[in-house]
Amino acid sequence: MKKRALISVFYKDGVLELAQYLASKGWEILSTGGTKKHLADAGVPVTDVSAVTGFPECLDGRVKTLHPKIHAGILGIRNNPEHAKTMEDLGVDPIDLVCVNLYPFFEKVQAGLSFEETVEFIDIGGPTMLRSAAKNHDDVLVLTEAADYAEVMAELDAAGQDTQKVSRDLKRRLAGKVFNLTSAYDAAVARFMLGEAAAPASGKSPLWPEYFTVPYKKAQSLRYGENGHQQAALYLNADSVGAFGGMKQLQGKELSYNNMRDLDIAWKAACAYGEFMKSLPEAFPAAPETKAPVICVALKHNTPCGAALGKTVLEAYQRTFLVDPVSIFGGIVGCNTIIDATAASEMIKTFLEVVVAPGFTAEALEIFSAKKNLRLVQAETKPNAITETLSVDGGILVQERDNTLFSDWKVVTEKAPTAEQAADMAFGMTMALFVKSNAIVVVKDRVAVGLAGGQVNRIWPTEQSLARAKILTDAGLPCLDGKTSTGGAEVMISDAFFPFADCVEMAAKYGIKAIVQPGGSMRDQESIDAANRLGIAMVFTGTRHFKH
Ligand code: 93A
Repeated sequence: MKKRALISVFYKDGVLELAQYLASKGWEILSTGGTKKHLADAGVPVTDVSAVTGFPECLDGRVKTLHPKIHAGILGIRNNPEHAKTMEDLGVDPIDLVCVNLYPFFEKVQAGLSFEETVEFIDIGGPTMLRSAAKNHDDVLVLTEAADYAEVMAELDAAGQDTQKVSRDLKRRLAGKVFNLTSAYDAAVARFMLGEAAAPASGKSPLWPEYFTVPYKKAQSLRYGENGHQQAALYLNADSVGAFGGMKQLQGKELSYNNMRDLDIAWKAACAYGEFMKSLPEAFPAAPETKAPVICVALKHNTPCGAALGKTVLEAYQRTFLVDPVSIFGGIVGCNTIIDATAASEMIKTFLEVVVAPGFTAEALEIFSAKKNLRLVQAETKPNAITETLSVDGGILVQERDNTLFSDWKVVTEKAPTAEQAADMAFGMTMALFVKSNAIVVVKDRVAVGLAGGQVNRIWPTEQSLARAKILTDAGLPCLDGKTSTGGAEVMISDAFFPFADCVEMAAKYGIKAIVQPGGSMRDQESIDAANRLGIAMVFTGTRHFKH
């Protein structure tokens, strides 16, 4: 009997060559409306699916191939005599190859269509045929990607068009790809319906996390993982919603696993400040920062090693560099603003692994091109994940992103912070979000002059951060008003409460005048009393920012 192929594709690339090949080898080709026209226009003989089913395409194309004549033709087991007899009795001819690619739901979910318009791009008939063919892959070849057409044609040639003789290895691989695709496709639909993709900016989905979906698709194999002997790959949300799906590498060696982790944090940290300044609590005593709108963050091993605001990219970068000129070597720099020539000239003076920003001027690109290995990444999408995951042995932990900077703003001491100190507090707390606990950040004039964390008690990072800040401020700090200040830093930020008064006492020794912390310790009063005794203003924010 003539072999039959059912071809129904949204993306038509490569399909004409496949159909021409099959037709030339004596296959009958069945097809749906648009695909049939595409093939017939090029002179390939095609049978309309509706001629097989005896049922017209209807309901605006919602029902084209959903028919037992199609699905029995795909699912019938060829060497099962009962199946063969049933098919014969019912007048069902076998279908030996299914080539389908789906309605572009992944693409359309991001295209700003209405909910109802997007729903129309949920393919029903396509996945159904693919799943049928993949289940019966011993008898049916199933194609979902143009990249596989050539291999299938070559194998069919070698097998003399006998699909039974095509290698089991290829058949299983093609079938496995089907379920990989349909599960990612369904997860993307679920994500859309549950509101994550529909409202990425809102930061909150009422249904999360009970219906967490995992629509990951492999985006790229990586050369190695955290270390050279570990294999690794990048998987992205199948619908590519999220900043990482919108990263474009403009220059440099391939991004490594570690680069990607640091890049992710650098971009999140560079974007967080602007985002959080939009939602300061009412009691916050200063206007959101406008005089220094550019933020630079330098990252090393997942941790900020420098961060500062500036009026220009150059100023923000120079002040960031100054925080720790040693650690930034081989580091990653994130910036919230397009990088211009003056900043690029400064950045190439040190060895950086990656620079990530919303864009680069043509002159900046020219300057960076002298550093062939430097990876430049243009981030086209703001971070918008509302969930974070972490792998544990045998599963994942899922949590909502830390999306609240201050739930409260309560002055708990006799002294209140000045507007200037409050502005440093807001900047410092945004950076503390990205520092491993216990995190202590010391700020002066919107420069994180002390950044310390990743310690198992709070007193060590306090000491480190304050000591580091003193070295920097003693040397003189280039301030936003153009002057150089030699005064010490006044503001200290803590990601979690102080269990004892010792950190407050140490801060006083270094001249700290204002402290911001979440509060919530059983011994809060001890810290408040110490602050009052030492003339320090203290604010409780009500929100802890552990980063374990
Ligand atoms: O609307 S559907 O879910 N109902 C169907 O019965 C059906 N059969 C195939 N979509 C259906 N398809 C899809 O149509 C295929 O997955 C493919 O993406 C597309 C090809 O349509 P055309 O050949 O008309 O361009």
